[in-house]
Amino acid sequence: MKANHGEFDWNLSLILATPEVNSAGRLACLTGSFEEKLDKARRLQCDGVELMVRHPALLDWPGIKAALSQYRLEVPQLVTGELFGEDQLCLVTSDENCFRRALERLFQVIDLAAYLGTAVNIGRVRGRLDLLRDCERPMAVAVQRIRLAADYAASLGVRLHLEPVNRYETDFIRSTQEGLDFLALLQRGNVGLMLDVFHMNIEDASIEASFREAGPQVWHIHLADSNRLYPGAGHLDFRQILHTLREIGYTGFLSVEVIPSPDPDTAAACAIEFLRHHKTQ
Ligand code: LER
Ligand code: MN
Repeated sequence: MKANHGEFDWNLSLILATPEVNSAGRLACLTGSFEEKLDKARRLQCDGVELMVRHPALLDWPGIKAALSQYRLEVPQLVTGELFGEDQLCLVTSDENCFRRALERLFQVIDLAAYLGTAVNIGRVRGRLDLLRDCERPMAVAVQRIRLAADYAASLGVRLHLEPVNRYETDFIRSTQEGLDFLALLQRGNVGLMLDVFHMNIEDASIEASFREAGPQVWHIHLADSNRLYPGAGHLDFRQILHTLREIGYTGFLSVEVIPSPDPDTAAACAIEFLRHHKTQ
């Protein structure tokens, strides 16, 4: 566990959008050019930034790597939700063209992750079972398609973080328990769970019991409050959440994924301030 700023046990990161993402307003923090955002993250004493990407071929890979090193920021994972959000690309669908393009784009994200030495989030980009028409075994199709991404990632030494996402955004792998069941079907050692307390608050009977149940299969965390605003702006019990994360021995990053309100800079500053000074025992 890294001894970082103050008494806080975990590394903190914020989600920043890379320049080719148009809809960054949805869940990314901080304003300005990419470098200005990194500078702001550093000034907030973040340990890392999670990069929200859409189309890696449009990005300056060496420039990004150099800027991350200049500002001494790690990257806990690349977020892929906007492949679906902006370009409607997803793996589980009957639309063959969409599936092929999604896989090709995801492979590019995995290439970028290998280049930066990080992991890739699989959230909404996985698609939906109800997009499979006349399919007798939709879950088998989902397993087979996510294995294609997992095996390509494994060939490059990249881990995938499978994210349960609430029922209003997808129709499979919604709760932590469904995530664990899916990992058991998938049988791929380079795929683990990433748990987002916003989704857990909607789907899981108990956030703390889910963390305990998932234990070492929790590879990454997204934090937001009950209303998806910055931690402290809603009614989740972060004292209990952080206590449980310590109890299960989670030592990875805590990444802030929030609606950037009242504005992207204030949301980031309030989140980091709240978490950094939160006593867990
Ligand atoms: C979407 O709701 C989300 O939580 C992202 O991390 C992944 O798409
Ligand atoms: Mn999330």
